[in-house]
Amino acid sequence: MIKRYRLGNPIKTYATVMDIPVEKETLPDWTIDKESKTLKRTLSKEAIVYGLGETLRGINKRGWTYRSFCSDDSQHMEDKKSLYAAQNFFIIDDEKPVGYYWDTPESVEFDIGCTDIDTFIIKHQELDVDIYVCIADTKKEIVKEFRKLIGLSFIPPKWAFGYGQSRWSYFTADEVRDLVAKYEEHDIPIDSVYLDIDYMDRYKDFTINEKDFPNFNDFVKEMKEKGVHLVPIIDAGVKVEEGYDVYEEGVKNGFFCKKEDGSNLVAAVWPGRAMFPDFLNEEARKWFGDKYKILLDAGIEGFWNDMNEPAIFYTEDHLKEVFEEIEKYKGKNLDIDSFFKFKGIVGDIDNNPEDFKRFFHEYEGKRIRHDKVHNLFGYNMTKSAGEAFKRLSPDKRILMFSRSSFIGMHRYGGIWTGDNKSWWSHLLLSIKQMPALNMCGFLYSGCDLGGFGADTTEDLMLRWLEAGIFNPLYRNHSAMGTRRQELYTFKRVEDFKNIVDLRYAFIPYIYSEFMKAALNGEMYFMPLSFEYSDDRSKETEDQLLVGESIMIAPVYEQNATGRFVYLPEDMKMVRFRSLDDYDEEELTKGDHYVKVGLNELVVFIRPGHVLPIGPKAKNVDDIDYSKIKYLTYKAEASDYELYNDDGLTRIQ
Ligand code: MIG
Repeated sequence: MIKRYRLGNPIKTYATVMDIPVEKETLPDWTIDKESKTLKRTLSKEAIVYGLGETLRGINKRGWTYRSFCSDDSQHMEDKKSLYAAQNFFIIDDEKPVGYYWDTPESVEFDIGCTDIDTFIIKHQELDVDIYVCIADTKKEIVKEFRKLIGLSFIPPKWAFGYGQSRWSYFTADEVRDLVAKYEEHDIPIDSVYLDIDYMDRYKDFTINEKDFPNFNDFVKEMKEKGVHLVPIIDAGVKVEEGYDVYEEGVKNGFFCKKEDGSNLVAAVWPGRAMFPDFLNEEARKWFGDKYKILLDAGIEGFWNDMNEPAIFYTEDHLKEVFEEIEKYKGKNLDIDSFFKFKGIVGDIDNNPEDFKRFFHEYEGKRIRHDKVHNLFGYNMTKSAGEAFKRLSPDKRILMFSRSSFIGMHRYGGIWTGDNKSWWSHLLLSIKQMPALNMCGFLYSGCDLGGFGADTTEDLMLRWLEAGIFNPLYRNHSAMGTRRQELYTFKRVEDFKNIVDLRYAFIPYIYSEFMKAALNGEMYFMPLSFEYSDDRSKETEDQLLVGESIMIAPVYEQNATGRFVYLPEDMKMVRFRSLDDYDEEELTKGDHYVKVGLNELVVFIRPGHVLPIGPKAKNVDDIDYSKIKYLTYKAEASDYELYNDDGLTRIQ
């Protein structure tokens, strides 16, 4: 059951797809203080809070403040409050569990026992919100109710479950050819190569750098013949340049975000001076979405949308002010105060919150200042693409995932978790993030395997490929200037090959469980406590349930040769050294120290369940379903219902 309560006069977000009447009574269980724009609710000592999608810290969100404000911040440190997303759904699991969806584009602070250890405080800027309360007996059912409210999750083509190789950047077509040849040579399966901003002509969306990627259409075809899909990036900012059609059409039709005086906002991002399409304006959204046709016509079948918080290096107006300010310091001695001010003038120039107050959107027939609807920007960029794909490719699925997100966007694309680092702590974080993303409808998601920023190491890369082996999005991506992460660059290539072979062997299960979760509005990754009610399960933050059959317990510490694993019931452990070399062992409920070598992968099969295992494959298309084996624990192979389809035909 879902009830809707309203405070103030919220701006429509289209996050939900069901029309639920607003209750007349006030929201139960919370005290509302209109003056300070806060809501409060006591948490018992035992209460656990789950959800909030892409955020930092644990599966249990207690003990920190999370701020819903889509932010381009590549330093994902423990003290940060915001990442790239605003996904305001959470479950408070106290005496009985209750789900809440806080539907508002406002920047909201969820202070979950941070200021006061026993109190959940929600702080608004405006207090305009639709609050949906989801009531059911279990957490699983609450999530299901919520997912009915927000509609079906995006379903990518099946090839998008294969291994993806990415790097900022592959600068030429030959570099891509070379890398694909290396994967072939080492017999490591691969389905996609990602093109970062340098495939474009000077960072102009929907253009190709012809010098380094000559005859692009032929190149796309050539790669596809090798079974590899090229997946180009699209950025939110459109380069200001006379003669560039996207820029000129946008200006002519008034599709860019405008300042108070009606002129177009000029900001700087990768292409230098750039303008932002007003994705909140329906017509502009349609216009921008149709641009993807250029690349679809070139044979492209998938995209990633970046910089759509939006990220701003600086705005032209702010830059001018900065120079004026600096001028004032000229010739003067800097004392302690003025020194830090001086330093901040330039240091705070990018993603400056004041810049979000300099431009406006045409939304629902009204002119709205950006900061009021900031969290809807990336969502609507991806909606623009998703709606266009339905028009331009009505039968065939197109891969799409975005950096910034808001609930509602899950119907149009998945997400990746942005610029993590090659840190062991971020490997662990990536495990903890998955269930919360799934709760919020973001099923097709994953992190940059191996870590984006900073130098990776051979052992971290291997452990990350193992820990993420069930992540729907399985992409190795890294930043410019960091150590190369292509798998053949490491010494023990054979170990990497074995792990990626296993990934492909699990794809029949991954796809089957992903599709069931997508079609039934369920979770694919779950915390143990969604299935088991013992105290230990409630506290387990480094193990997950994946689909109906298995539990994973990845190793996430450097130089560890094993780890403690908690089994909430008897399970069968399968230890893979490679696809053809594995053994099975029955373990009893309780704690076990499990040895896991760097080149090994362990999974735990739940009683009464089955894990299908496919044969060796070159890519997703090559998986021979007639050769599937079934690993079972206290079950028959036939107890498992394997979902499959052509992996291409559009479903939603
Ligand atoms: O400011 O396109 O998160 O994945 O490689 C950096 C370059 C812009 C940020 C993305 C990252 C991508 C990078 N982009």
